[in-house]
Amino acid sequence: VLEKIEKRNNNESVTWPSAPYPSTAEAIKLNIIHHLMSFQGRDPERSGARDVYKALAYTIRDLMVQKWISTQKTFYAKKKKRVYYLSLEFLIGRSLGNSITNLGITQDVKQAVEALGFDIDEVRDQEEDAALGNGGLGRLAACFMDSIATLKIPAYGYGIRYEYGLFFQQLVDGYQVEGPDNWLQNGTPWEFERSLPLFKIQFFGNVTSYQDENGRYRARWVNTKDVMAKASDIMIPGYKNDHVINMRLWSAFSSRELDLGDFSRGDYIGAVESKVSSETISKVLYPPDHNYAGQELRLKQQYFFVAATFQDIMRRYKKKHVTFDQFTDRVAVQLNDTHPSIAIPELMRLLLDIEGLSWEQAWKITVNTFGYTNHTLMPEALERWPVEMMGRVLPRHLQIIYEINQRFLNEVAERYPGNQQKLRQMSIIEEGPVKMVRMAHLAIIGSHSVNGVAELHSQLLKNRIFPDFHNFYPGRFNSKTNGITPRRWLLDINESLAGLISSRIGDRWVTDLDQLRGLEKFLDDEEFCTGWREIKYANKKRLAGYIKTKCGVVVDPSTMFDIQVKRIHEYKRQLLNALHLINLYQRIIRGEAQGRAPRTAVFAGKAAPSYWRAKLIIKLITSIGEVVNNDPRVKDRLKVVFLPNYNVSQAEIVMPAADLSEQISTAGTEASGTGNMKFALNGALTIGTLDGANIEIREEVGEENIFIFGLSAEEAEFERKNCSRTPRQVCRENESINNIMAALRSGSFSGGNTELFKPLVDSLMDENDPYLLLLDLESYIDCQNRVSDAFLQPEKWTRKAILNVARMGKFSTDRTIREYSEKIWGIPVE
Ligand code: IMP
Ligand code: B1N
Repeated sequence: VLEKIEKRNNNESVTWPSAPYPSTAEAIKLNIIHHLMSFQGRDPERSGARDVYKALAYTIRDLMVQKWISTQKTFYAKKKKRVYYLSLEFLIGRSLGNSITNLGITQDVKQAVEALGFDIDEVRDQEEDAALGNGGLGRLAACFMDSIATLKIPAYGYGIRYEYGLFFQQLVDGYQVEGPDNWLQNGTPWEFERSLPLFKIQFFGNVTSYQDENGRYRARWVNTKDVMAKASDIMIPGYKNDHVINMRLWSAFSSRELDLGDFSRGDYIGAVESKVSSETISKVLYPPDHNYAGQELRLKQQYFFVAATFQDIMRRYKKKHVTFDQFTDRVAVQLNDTHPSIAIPELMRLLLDIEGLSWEQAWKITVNTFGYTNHTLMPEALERWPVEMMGRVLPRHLQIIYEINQRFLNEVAERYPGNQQKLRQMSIIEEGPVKMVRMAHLAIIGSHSVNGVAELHSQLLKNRIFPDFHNFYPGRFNSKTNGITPRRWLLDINESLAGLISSRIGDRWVTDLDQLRGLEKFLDDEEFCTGWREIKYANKKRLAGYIKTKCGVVVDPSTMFDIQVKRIHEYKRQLLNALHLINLYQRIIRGEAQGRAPRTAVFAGKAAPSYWRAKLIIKLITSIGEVVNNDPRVKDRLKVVFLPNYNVSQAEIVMPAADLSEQISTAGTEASGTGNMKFALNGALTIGTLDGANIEIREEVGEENIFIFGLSAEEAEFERKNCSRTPRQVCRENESINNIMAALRSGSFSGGNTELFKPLVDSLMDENDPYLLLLDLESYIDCQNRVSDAFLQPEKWTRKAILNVARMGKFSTDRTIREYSEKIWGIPVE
């Protein structure tokens, strides 16, 4: 033992015997009992599903730790280049099922849990969602982690351990009401809280300068107010490959906990207040997506986690390196949108002020280190910080940003002599009554790669949003189409479909999704097709039960399940869907619905708490539901439900049960979408616009297997500029549409109240409606009629559904991550 300790002190590696954690059913059972007793102090005979969930989770974590340690050791041993994926959001959802699947112990766990007298589904259902994200952007980061682990890429996810995740949504009288998501109330079994490393994060203060030993002037950031960052690690296992990676989430706590000064001066309350205010940094996730408000706390969150992450990156790099010559051969950093882009001046600051590199050296390293992923085309989502605020909270960073800008603008001026307008357009600083720092410009200038998340989106970035930058940095812009992980989004959530698929083509599709193409051979296999339909029906029955529980509405699983689940946003056009449902309702009442497919329309999604118009759209949908579901003339021809509190675990019930997937954003507004992929991979057909990844889904599945309608991105842009047809004209020329609007105006869905939905009517009738709802409504309704015809031919419908699944190979995040790794990070994939 002494020899071992000596070796440790000399930093030599010693081989410790690794503790055996066998994963047989018997061993898992014993470990559950062990955890119940030793860590939870429970009598196994009197434990409930909740206790068993926790004990099982700890048992699974034990199994992962071993693999995690050996994974980390191989990173060091092979001196691999590491990737740091920086994201303010990781929408993980539940971890138990996914971990069990990826460890390949599904059957053993089932047996173990049953031997203890529990049902595995009931146990799984005890887990709280980790809702550390708003929607697609955060869920993408979580899918990336799964693929990174599965592809054995030496990477880490870095983010914030929010104490409160995305708010809970309740519906009260049809309105959204928010509640806190206190997901850590009972702790989480998935994290390891680390006492080390512990980093000091600076805020505020001022910058002074001094001469270093070489006589060079260097900046020193002083008089700061400091906050401490503490790490929690969550392990992410790859699929059956013994590889486990790490997601490190930071929490803030007061650096003054031990500072007795305040206490002894008698300012007890003040001391506690300052402690509380430090800790608010990691308290809560900001809920507006696609809308940027510019709160100081948000900037502090961003800098807090970036600064902690970079201290960790530097610590790890310095373990093996003395100079920074090899930094970009060892470190790649991907910025998930501009949210972490303060990392660019932060790395500059560390290299200049702390490490003493020259500007030129530091800048070269910085640009080669960063890749920036843009996720949105919405101008209101682009982050801009008031210069005044940045200068106050992060004075040194503002200086560095000014210097980056100065040098950049010099290059621009050289390239476009005398062109003041170019300088103004491309500057990081936006001039005006309130000077702003444009974070997207900073991210583009400070990265060697800028990517969009679908082909159309990347095109629009180059041609519409950032054309000056695309011209200035040819080759810097590229495209990486999003994906989803097939482990969670098919294998875990649709066990029977996954089983049917594997029974025909084997199970290699789980890590090689292109294998699904093999399903095309079975299009005429009657037993296969019947099995397919039975599985869909069973999944719909399960969702019907869930709807009954959550909304108290009885729906018929043989009707078409027409589903739109996503954040509520005007550009996503839930309102367009609602208008079609009003039209269906009116046709039913008029007796014109013979030969139409009966439908169950399902909505779910959260509106940002301050986005009153989105909240009013929720109220409209629930109000339509009230009227339609209670009108005896309608019967089972139409039901409209809004499921409260959409989250990852609800999506896991919804996706397998859909017939029709609504992807109807105004063309040119949705960067990619990933819900569209989840639905299609579970055998739903898509009704959608030529927007985001829908375009690529159509390319893959073939136009006969998808329902496309509406204006293209180019046409939409043209209409916005030229207004060749006004909403008024549409109403005049189309009686059905006129009737829809009349019903809305007259208060048919608001108990005669003509004021309630007036803001929605007004925006629909506005000639400058940027989302062009009425211009697309006619073609949407026509398209829905085609959908209805198709649904009434079950054999043909099933055929299309199978073809959708068979052709979804491209949309695996395994493919996406392979592209990032090889093309952006410079890491070949085994
Ligand atoms: P970190 O990379 O310092 O955060 O350490 C994470 C894990 O990597 C540790 O718990 C070790 O298992 C492993 N590790 C850290 N440093 C070394 C090293 O120098 N050689 C081999 N493995 C290491
Ligand atoms: O990112 C997803 C895309 O599939 C979606 O099309 C896109 O809308 C989504 C500010 C966002 N873009 N931007 C955000 C989230 C939070 C926030 O505070 C913006 N989310 C997206 C994945 O690429």
